[in-house]
Amino acid sequence: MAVADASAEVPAKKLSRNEELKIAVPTLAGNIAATLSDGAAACFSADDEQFLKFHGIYQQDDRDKRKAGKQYIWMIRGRIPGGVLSSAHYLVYDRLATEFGNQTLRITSRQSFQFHGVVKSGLGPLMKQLNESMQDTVAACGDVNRNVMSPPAPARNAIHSQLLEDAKAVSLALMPKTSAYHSIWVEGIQLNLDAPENKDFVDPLYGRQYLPRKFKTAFAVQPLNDVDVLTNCLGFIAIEESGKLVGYNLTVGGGLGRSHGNEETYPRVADVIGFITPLQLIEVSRTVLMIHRDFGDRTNRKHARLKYVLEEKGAAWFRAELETRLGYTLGDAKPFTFEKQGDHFGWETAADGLDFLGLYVETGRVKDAGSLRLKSALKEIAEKFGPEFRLTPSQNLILANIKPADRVAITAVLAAHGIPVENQASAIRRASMACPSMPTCGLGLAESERYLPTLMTGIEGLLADIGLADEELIIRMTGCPNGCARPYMAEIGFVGKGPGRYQLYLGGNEGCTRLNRLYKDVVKDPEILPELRSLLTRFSKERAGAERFGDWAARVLWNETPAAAPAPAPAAPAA
Ligand code: SRM
Ligand code: SF4
Repeated sequence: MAVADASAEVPAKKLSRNEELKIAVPTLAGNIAATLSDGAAACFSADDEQFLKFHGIYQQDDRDKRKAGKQYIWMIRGRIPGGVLSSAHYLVYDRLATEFGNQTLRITSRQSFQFHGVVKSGLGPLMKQLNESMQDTVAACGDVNRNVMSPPAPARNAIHSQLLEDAKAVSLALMPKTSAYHSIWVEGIQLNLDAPENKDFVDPLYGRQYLPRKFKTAFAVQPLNDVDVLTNCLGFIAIEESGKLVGYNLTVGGGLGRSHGNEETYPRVADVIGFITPLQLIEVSRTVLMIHRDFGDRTNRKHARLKYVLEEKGAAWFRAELETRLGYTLGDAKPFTFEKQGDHFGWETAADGLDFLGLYVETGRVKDAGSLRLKSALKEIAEKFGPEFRLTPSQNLILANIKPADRVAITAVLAAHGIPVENQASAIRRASMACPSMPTCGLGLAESERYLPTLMTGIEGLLADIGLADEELIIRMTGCPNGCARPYMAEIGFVGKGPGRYQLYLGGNEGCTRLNRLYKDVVKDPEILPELRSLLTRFSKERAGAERFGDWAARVLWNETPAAAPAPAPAAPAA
């Protein structure tokens, strides 16, 4: 059966600048190595900035210091499928952040670590040493498949372990194959762009132009949607029968990024396309990615995500296209439910009898600040006890594989550094997330990571006043509409519009299966608490039983019936 011809449907519009760059330098090497070794060059060219992203690196400048002229710094993001690291690898991250970064590590909303504030002379050594430790940053950014997410909690049973292995396998199968990364960061050599093997390089999966835009993948085990699976381009929901993984429901076309004032951009929850067996996983992942490669919009980067292909062509079309390419029919999706998101905090015992500890990390920032010295505590714990480090999609941390006999000593190390293991934070703080925004993110319009903790103190006071002190609310904040802390799935989402000004979104649900909706287009800092006071007071009076705030908002403000799981796509018409 013939595969649909994407080119026949794409109008002959001008390709975006990034497409021209990829065509011109398909190895993605640019002039990076030459600029890196040129001590006189303060920064990389605008073109190389784009290539650097494919290597997991962003050129930034410290926005707090702009008045004194641009001071270039670099952000580096790891590729850590499922967010799992050994203590030895954690110690490498810790040391490199201390030697070359701003002394902090940032747990990301996709289970990775970011270094911030790396200066140019530190970029080469950091990247070389990270790679020599067998960690890498390949494809952590750029128009490729990004860090693959998988449930962070240690194995409840064999299914969780299998998911992590599958996440790693998909991450590997979707990696670009260019030799530029190794050549620049490990060997320190600038590729000869005119050599035929470089000039004519074509990636076996991505082709010469890679994807039209980023591509994101996650695995989930119901009923816990701790990876926000439906916000991913490609998602796998584990289906188990009698304690065994029989396969995955395949979800496609989720994504959150939007732009202010551009109605053609919007967040979208993925469609449930069908059911696949574990043996079909890699082929299906590669094929979904290739459909994005072939049908995504290469003329407009704001419209280039896979979600727009799904929205415009429909889930039934997608399923038919996928089945045609695969040469077989997908199973029909199995029923599934997501009841909760978020992390577990405190000590618990895993299925294998080993202990694990969930630690709340405020806005994901691992640092030493005053009497709270999380970074030093984690270093000491890694050196003395060697636990596994598991980064969560809610920007928290789990220390795993701990001998029960070490529990007390680890608790004592944390206590000595000001970190409690019980009552770590209020219910709303534990469920909150903020993106980095100022001062590193070049796209930030308002504060986020530096502001949310203060706002949470205000909201805690407010909830206590109203008699809702223990109420859990999922609150997420971002400094711009790109949605990096997934604010559009929150019960209360703040999205930066300008300095001190936020859009207010209400009505996400606990299982993160429902998008919230815009409630107010502009709320200024001083107006946020009064606005929330009036909403929460009304909620406390009108809620039905133990109804959550998000469900109340959807029911009362949006007149929506409680969210069901997204409906599966219909089977493809017979060929
Ligand atoms: Fe993001 C761009 C930070 C998860 C949607 N994101 C950025 C950049 C690189 C800014 C830039 O392009 O110059 C931010 C770097 C800030 C800094 O100083 O560190 C940035 N994104 C982050 C992180 C660190 C936020 C966090 O709080 O942890 C997350 C890194 C994840 C990782 O490890 O790979 C992060 N970004 C997300 C998510 C959430 C997710 O993937 O689950 C989203 C929404 C989901 C989605 O992709 O639709 C997200 N980031 C964006 C977008 C909007 C893309 C779009 O479709 O329009 C941008 C802007 C862009 O790509 O042009 C962006
Ligand atoms: Fe930057 Fe916007 Fe992402 Fe926040 S949401 S990190 S401000 S791109």
